[in-house]
Amino acid sequence: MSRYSIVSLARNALNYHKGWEEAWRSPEPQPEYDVVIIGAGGHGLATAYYLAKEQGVTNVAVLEKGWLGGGNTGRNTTIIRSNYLQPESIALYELARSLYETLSQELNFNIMFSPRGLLNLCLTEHEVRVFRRIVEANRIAGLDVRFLDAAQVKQKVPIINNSRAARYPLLGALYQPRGGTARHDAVAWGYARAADALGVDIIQNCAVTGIERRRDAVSAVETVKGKIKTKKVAVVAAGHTSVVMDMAGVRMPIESVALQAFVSEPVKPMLDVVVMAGAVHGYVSQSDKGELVIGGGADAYNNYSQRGSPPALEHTAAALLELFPCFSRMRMLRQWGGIVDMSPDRSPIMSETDVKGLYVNCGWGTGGFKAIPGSGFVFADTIANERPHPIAEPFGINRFAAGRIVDESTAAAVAH
Ligand code: FAD
Ligand code: PYC
Repeated sequence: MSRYSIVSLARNALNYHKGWEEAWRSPEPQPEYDVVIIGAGGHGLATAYYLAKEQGVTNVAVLEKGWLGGGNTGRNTTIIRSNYLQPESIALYELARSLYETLSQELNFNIMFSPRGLLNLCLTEHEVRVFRRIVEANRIAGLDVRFLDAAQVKQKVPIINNSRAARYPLLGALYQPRGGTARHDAVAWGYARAADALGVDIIQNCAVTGIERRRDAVSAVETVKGKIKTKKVAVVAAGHTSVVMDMAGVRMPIESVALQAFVSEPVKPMLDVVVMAGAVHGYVSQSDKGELVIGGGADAYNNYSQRGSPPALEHTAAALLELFPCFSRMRMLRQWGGIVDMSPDRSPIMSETDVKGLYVNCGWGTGGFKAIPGSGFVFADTIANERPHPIAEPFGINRFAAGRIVDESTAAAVAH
């Protein structure tokens, strides 16, 4: 940190941050906007940014019932990868992953992208077959994704238990060298600041309570800060999607459940790749601060809880202890949950709807952080041009009725 930054920090601390430049404005809502986005998570904010930057649509409001980034975007475990199975998904997630590579420069905000490499462990013969198939699908699409045997995995992760006597012996792993992590809050803050600078109004503490329709088209949204007229509404509300879409009379094929995570006390560097182990429901990476960031499978029942629960902690810790016996005396610091939006095929919905001017972006379930830049880019294009972007097209809401599902229940890689 430079001397100037230290002096500036001290001055701001001593005068209670008076005069500290705001990263974004806190505007009151205007009576009307060209586009209203409901939800200031990563996907809503990225959509607003690309609407303004790429599509020239700047008369946009993002309405957030709490604080921006306070939903799943600020609660996830920040894993980024594009190693999905279906070609449609690979195109979408790889667009997002490649945009992450230069997102700090794009937004002029350090999002701490760390392509440290990612392993999806194979602990059963079935997983070996599935992940070999995914490796081939990824390689056909031109991705750098490889299959490693158990010895190669042990070389990358010296602390892993590769005993043949383990309940689930290590058999190998899918490896994506440019997978990794990024700072989740920074992604939200970076998009928010950049969208604000382009003229987008981000209005926090502004819950949407109703969506007004005139015949078959949207005409306004009702909020706790009053009515706002608009001809285009984009619902980007993750676990609250069904509730918000119900305001417009649209039923969604979405189930809401909590996904939980927790972090340990900080320790010296011991793990420099992301490790996921679907068979036992656990995954782990080490943050720059030294904390182990740990998560498991989604709750087994529908709920809207953002808290952690002891059984989830116990189940996940037990799973990971077999793989990493050296974690056994580690103390855990925090646990929390986020409300994720599960679609039937575990793929997202980025779509127009039967209501003119009503768009929806949801269904990211346990895995939407990695998709934020790509989703925002193609969804903004879809809204501005009133037809699906080619990458968004397979993820339309009508795919369920048409039987064109994009099944990613395995490559979603987190147990549901
Ligand atoms: P959110 O960030 O939840 O934003 C939606 C916003 O809508 C919220 O801020 C909410 O307050 C707002 N809202 C809702 N209703 C209203 C209303 N009526 N009016 C106004 N605003 C409203 N994904 C990965 O890719 N990698 C991971 O490692 C990963 N780990 C995860 C770990 C956990 C514990 C959790 C919970 C999720 C994880 N995910 C991960 C999934 C990822 O976090 C989500 O898919 C992603 O953040 C969704 O972003 P979003 O913008 O759609 O939703
Ligand atoms: O989608 O890769 C993922 C993920 C990891 C942890 C939670 N989701």
